[in-house]
Amino acid sequence: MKIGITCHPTYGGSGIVATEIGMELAQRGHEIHLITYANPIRLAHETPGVFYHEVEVSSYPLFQYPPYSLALATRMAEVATQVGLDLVHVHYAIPHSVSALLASQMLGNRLPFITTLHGTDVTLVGSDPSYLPITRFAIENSPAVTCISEHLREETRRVFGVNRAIEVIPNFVNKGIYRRRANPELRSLYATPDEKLVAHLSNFRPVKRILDCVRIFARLTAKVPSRLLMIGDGPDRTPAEGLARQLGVGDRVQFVGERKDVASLLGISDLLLLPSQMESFGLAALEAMACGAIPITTRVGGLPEVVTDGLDGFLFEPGDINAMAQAAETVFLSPGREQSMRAAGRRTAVTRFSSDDVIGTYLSLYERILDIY
Ligand code: GMT
Repeated sequence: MKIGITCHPTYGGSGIVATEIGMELAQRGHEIHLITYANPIRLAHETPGVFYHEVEVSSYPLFQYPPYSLALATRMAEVATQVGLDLVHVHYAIPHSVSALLASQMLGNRLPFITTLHGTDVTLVGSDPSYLPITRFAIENSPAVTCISEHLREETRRVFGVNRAIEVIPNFVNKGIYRRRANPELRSLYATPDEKLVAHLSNFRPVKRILDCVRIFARLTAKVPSRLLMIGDGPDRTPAEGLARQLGVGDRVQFVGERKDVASLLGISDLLLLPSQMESFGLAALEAMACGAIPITTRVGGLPEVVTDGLDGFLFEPGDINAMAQAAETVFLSPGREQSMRAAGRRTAVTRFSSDDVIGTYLSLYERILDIY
């Protein structure tokens, strides 16, 4: 198949999932055409079968806000005609599903498209009155809509008041890439062999509560020799750096910025702190589990669909930093428990969220949509 994929190319779960779907499909012999304004962050260099089409947005003195959604719709229609796309799969409703709807109409409704909702496009941005009616319109008029968790499907129905068919297709990991790695050389950059390596991975937005990561870690490292690896970047980085210094753990917390080698970094980590206020899925938790790093996270959104409390990770109420620090300490002081939880996390990732299965589910959805068109 020739598949167009549109996503936000910045550091965020929806863009990562979209890029990973593209790379997985290309490996299975499909031709992938990424249509965005920049190369997505997770795109590996030289991925055969993946082509990139830049969306250029011309500015003009009259425009206070250049109309990206229109430039995107134009580019989608152009690429679809030039290469003969079978369908377009857009990730994150705003503005992508609206652009896809326009592109499809420009082509006489002969370009099927699928909208995958990821979370804040429903719970935060989508529910904003400036965007809600048009997002609802695009969701109602997408030939197929998918959500990455049951929780998000319920939220979509509640926020938009739609009762159309929405398929839940969860996020996934490639079990060959996301796995535990003995990489003493890489690990020695961040921790000594007798220290535990704790990671956090996100875009450091307020919803991720990264200051809680620092507070949890400060309590933990007072009891268990450890280091904190902060992977990503975003608005709360500076406050988190300041807090680490204030709590006297500045020299034990390393901010490594946005990284492409997430699988390698999680593969040497022992635990992941993800104390988010909200996660519709929590891709970072799943990637950590596949790598044998135990997720300590929150009982919100779709996270309970991914993590089973006490078996392959821990779930707490957002803000309960004492309980999260206590759980980390308890598991690190019980090597048997630590090992069994690591193994359980890997098992969950491989048996329930493997790319082998989930990509197959996307492909059968594509085929069903193409049959209707
Ligand atoms: O979490 C973010 O801020 C980024 C956001 C996005 O859309 O890029 O992530 C959402 O999609 C991810 C991939 O499906 C999910 O794993 C995240 O849980 C979800 N984030 C939220 O719901 C806050």
